[in-house]
Amino acid sequence: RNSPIATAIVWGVCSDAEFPQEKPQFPGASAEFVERLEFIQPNVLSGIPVYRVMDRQGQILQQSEDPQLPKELVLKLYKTMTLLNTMDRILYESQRQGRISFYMTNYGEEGTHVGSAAALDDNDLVFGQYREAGVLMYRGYPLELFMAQCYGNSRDPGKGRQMPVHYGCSQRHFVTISSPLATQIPQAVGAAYAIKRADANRAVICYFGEGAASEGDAHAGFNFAATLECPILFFCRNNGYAISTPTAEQYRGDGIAARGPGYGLLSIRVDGNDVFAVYKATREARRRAVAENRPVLIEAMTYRIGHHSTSDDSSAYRSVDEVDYWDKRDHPISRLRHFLLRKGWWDEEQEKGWRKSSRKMVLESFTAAERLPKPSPHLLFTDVYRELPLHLRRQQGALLQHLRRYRQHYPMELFESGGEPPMEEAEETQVQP
Ligand SMILES: Cc1ncc(C[n+]2csc(CCOP(=O)(O)OP(=O)(O)O)c2C)c(N)n1
Ligand SMILES: [Mg+2]
Repeated sequence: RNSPIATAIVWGVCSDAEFPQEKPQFPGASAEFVERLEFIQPNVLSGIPVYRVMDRQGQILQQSEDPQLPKELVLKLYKTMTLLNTMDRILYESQRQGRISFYMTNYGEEGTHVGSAAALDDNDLVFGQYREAGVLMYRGYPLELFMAQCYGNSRDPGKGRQMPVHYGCSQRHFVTISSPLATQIPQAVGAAYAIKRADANRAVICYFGEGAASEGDAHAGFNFAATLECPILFFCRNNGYAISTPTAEQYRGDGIAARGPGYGLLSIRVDGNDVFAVYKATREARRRAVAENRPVLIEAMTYRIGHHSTSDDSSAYRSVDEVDYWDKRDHPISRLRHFLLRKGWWDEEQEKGWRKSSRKMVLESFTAAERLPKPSPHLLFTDVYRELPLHLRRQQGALLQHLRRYRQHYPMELFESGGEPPMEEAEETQVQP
């Protein structure tokens, strides 16, 4: 008599007394009934404010919001932001000169990288998109390895198998970049779920652009993180463009932060060009993510000053004046410099000295990277399987034979050991194709 079928047969016979408060009983939402036909306006969540700590002149607006970071730490933020900017200039130029195949600059977004990186614990796990080199730099990744990756030389931990800017470093808990957009989002959530199960007192941070937030993977990631209550920070860099598509053509809601409540995520929008605002928001988000096992969405508003990549010419879709505004008047580096100058922690002399010495450091590592040989082509096949399967051993052998037979057509002298496999492996590759 109590089965659903029995209930269905007697529909309509319940008395009002059984539902005294007239509350909806649907399991999918907790809400009230209304008797007026009304659609929810999409702008219900419109104009989410932008949290900031400093104004554009580097002045702290509310003393209570000052993170009061020690001088050494603020100088580290500044030096990382400026070093990143210098590295970008040199590597961008080197691509223009045909010395590396590709590059993506971080111009204008330095505050989002460094402010968030400084707010994390050293062993928090980072999933990046591709425009977050400053996070890795803040964690102490040496210039030499940035260069080695971009040059794909014998010191590149990825052994020259990836395009430039696809950095990765397990010791620094920075998962290797892969450029299919948003694939890192569900992966990061899975990692955060594992961390939660291990009760590891760690957080995951997952960076992505506002463009990537339109991918289905972003939805899957947000929803899994919310329902599984994972300690993850979704850090969206809203830099105004997804290559040539401006935000006005990407979405009709109020940016990415407005989506947070829809997934049940704690959400905030910050001024990404204010390194202290980014620091404060990320620090508090990290604390809550770990203490309460809850995902947090941070939308950092910024601007991509550079072209999307060296394959792009942004003058085709935006004005020089627009770029100039951000470059000259609303830049995260000059804002922090204003702060430092006001504090008396930095002066023109130090600025000049640092510009010179940091440029020298970058140029030295760049020259050294260029001199090193390329990894052996033999390595193209390794590191996926513990034991190389037969079909790959055959291909490896065929490549080796080909290179030996036609070596006059290839710049073999540029490769490690002239392109030959290491001695102990030479025999293994003698499988007949
Ligand atoms: C799945 C997928 N689709 C398309 C691309 C090509 N693509 C590379 S970057 C990019 C724009 C991404 O914009 P956004 O997420 O805002 O990051 P930003 O470059 O602005 O930092 C596109 C469409 C890709 N890499 N992967
Ligand atoms: Mg973007």
